[in-house]
Amino acid sequence: MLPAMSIVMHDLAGADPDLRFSPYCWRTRFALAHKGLPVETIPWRFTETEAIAFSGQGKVPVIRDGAEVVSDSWAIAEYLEDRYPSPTLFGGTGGRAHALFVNAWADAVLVGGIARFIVRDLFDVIDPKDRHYFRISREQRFGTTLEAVQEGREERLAAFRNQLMPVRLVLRRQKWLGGTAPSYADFIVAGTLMWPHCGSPFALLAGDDPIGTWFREVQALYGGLGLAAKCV
Ligand SMILES: N[C@@H](CCC(=O)N[C@@H](CS)C(=O)NCC(=O)O)C(=O)O
Repeated sequence: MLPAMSIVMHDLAGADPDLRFSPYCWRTRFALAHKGLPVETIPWRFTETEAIAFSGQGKVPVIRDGAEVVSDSWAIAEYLEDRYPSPTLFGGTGGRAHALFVNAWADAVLVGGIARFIVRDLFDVIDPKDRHYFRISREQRFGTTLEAVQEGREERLAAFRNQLMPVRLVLRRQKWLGGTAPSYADFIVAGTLMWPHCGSPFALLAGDDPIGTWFREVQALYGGLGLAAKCV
């Protein structure tokens, strides 16, 4: 079943409105594409809190599907699965439970880890009107300057790459994190990797990393949605 109108999604953008790099918004973009749901994305900047006030919170992604408003990428994935069951994102209740673990791992380990490699690069690509807010809020979070957070990244790279070993071990045995077909687990991890891929020139994955091969295959899905993404 298709919605009567396109789903509208507020999607984080840089100074360049075509530059979309949010790890959470990409999870939702892949999920919508997997469901075959048409979407109209609206570029959103960190300081445009008024534009998403109707959702009752201050972060993106936010989707509007007719009268329904849903925020938070995980809540959106569950909403889409329940409202538009086929094709499935999770592959049943067990798959949904396991995807929740992947989501928690990506939020706690991947997002936190990646931020330390790219947060100063992101400052350069976000809209100038967002820069003051971004610097103050992130420096408060990290307890130091953006420059200091990112410093020494070359030396920290090997340890970060080791943290991705669970993904490699799974992909050694099966083509997708979802098994024989892509599932929301793939979109969580690939969506998160779209963040450094689009927002920073820094190469986080080694050229011969099998995760890179799988990542390009996820990007190639749905007419090359991820491959077509604008990157810095
Ligand atoms: N748990 C939320 C996190 C969403 C989130 O943190 N979004 C970021 C953009 S990547 C945001 O809107 N940040 C606003 C801010 O920092 O003020 C989800 O999964 O959607």
